Amino acid sequence: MAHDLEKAKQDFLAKLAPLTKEAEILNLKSEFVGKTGVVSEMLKSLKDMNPEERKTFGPRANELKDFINDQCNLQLSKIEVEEINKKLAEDRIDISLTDNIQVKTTKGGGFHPRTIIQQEIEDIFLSMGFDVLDGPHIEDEFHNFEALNIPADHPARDMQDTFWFHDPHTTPADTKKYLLRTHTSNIQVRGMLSRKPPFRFIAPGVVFRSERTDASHEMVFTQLEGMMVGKDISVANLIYFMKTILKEIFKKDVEVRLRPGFFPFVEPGFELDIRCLICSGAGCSVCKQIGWVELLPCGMIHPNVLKAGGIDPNEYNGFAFGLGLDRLVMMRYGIDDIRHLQSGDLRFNSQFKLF
Ligand code: FA5
Repeated sequence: MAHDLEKAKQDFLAKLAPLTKEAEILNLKSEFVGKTGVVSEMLKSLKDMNPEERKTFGPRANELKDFINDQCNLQLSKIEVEEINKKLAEDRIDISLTDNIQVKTTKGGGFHPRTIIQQEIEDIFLSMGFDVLDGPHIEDEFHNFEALNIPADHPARDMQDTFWFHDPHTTPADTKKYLLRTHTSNIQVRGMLSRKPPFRFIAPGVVFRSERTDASHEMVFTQLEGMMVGKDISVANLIYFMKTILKEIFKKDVEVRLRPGFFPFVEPGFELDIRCLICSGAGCSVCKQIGWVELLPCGMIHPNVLKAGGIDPNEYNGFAFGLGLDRLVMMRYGIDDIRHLQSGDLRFNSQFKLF
């Protein structure tokens, strides 16, 4: 009988080895330890054995029955684990794939063209050692005008139609008057007051003017201020930086002209115009038929402005500029109306770099 048990065991193991399916293993289990299985029948024959035989055969037959049960259960749980792993592998979402269903059904976002250009300009200036500063949109009269050499009765205030928070004529004289900043030059003042020369920084930001809108004018638009203060800085340094930035942005030589410009906070002051890239200089609504677009006013910082910023004009000098960012974006992408930039029209926005 011992021989029969060993033979049954070997038989079972040989049959189990190739099985990979749950149903096959359950059948095999039943074939050996089911009600009428090989081992179960052997156990039934115990009753016909003499006590001696029963004593040795009984435990060994039960041992084989447990062994078969354990082996089958082990194989069944292996199959279960394999199936779970297979399912997990099949259901895995590969986020590196661009053509899976999720990407197809989700519209990608993108950067506004102004953001693209602003980031490019920031990178260029950062590589030339400039810091990038920010400043408040709601500003007081001192930082927006007075410290920039534009006192209350100065006619230059009329150049920038201002949104006031209080009527400047009825607010008591000792009260600070607030406004929506008309240019990013307020950050010149804040930048000077918060650092010691030599320094160089740029300050991009939105500005506000109570103006009639047309193809090249908005009431809310963006400027990018720049300032460099140190010893013996000259107009040649100013022109070098302006030319470098335009060359980097347009990736080609663009035609520019420098003409005298008046801004109370610079002396001498210049207007840097760019040949209109919408009409190639022939004349259009963006350049007001003159073929040139006013883009980059600049100049050598006025000594009064340096003084207001806590800097000794006998020791230091410098240049400043205020780039019209929206107009630069228009020239770069050939946009023929500044109002597209703020329209929020997705047909317009989605033409630019998407994620
Ligand atoms: C200024 O605002 C001066 N603060 C710039 C400056 C800084 C000069 C430092 C010297 C030194 P201006 O008002 O010209 O200057 O505006 C600067 C640029 O902003 C213009 O050349 C133009 O490109 C742009 N700009 C002006 N008004 C508008 C407007 N309504 N809509 C769109 N862009 C405008």
